[in-house]
Amino acid sequence: MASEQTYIMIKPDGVQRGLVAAILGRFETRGFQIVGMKMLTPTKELASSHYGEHEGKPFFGGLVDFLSSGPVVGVVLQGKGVVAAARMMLGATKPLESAPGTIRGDFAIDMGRNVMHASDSVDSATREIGLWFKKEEVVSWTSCAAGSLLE
Ligand code: YYY
Ligand code: MG
Repeated sequence: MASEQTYIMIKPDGVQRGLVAAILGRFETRGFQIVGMKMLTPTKELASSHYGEHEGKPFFGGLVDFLSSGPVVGVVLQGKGVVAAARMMLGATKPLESAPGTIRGDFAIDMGRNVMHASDSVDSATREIGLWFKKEEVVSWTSCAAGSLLE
């Protein structure tokens, strides 16, 4: 499995609850590398575009309003198998169905306040990284731990 990049985002509820470090720490300690990071309050346009696949669904308006209601922290993560791994670490969309040990299983109760996003496929990751980051905002760097992490 080759090195990949994915897009994860602490949503406004996670930022307000002071969970940024706790969430990002899980990915860093596992060995995934942060190669892009920014805090911003998304416009409605950006939020709609991010969740474009859900346009027309009954929850779409509320979802866009919520995502654009306050600051989020968007991160590009890199590593072997990181797209699927980040989804596993995130847990199920409904936090009450998320296993303990997952981020949503440990930090959330409600689907509308499920603290974090992670791209659901390599194609979604490519699209979302391009939506949230300019090319030059994704940094290419070699971790000094790389040789201790992977065979
Ligand atoms: O990728 P993930 O966040 O796990 O779920 P999606 O099915 O992509 O939905 C995006 C987002 O929309 C979800 O995190 C909560 C919200 N949502 C909702 O409020 N009500 C639903 N029935 C489905 C999703
Ligand atoms: Mg999704």
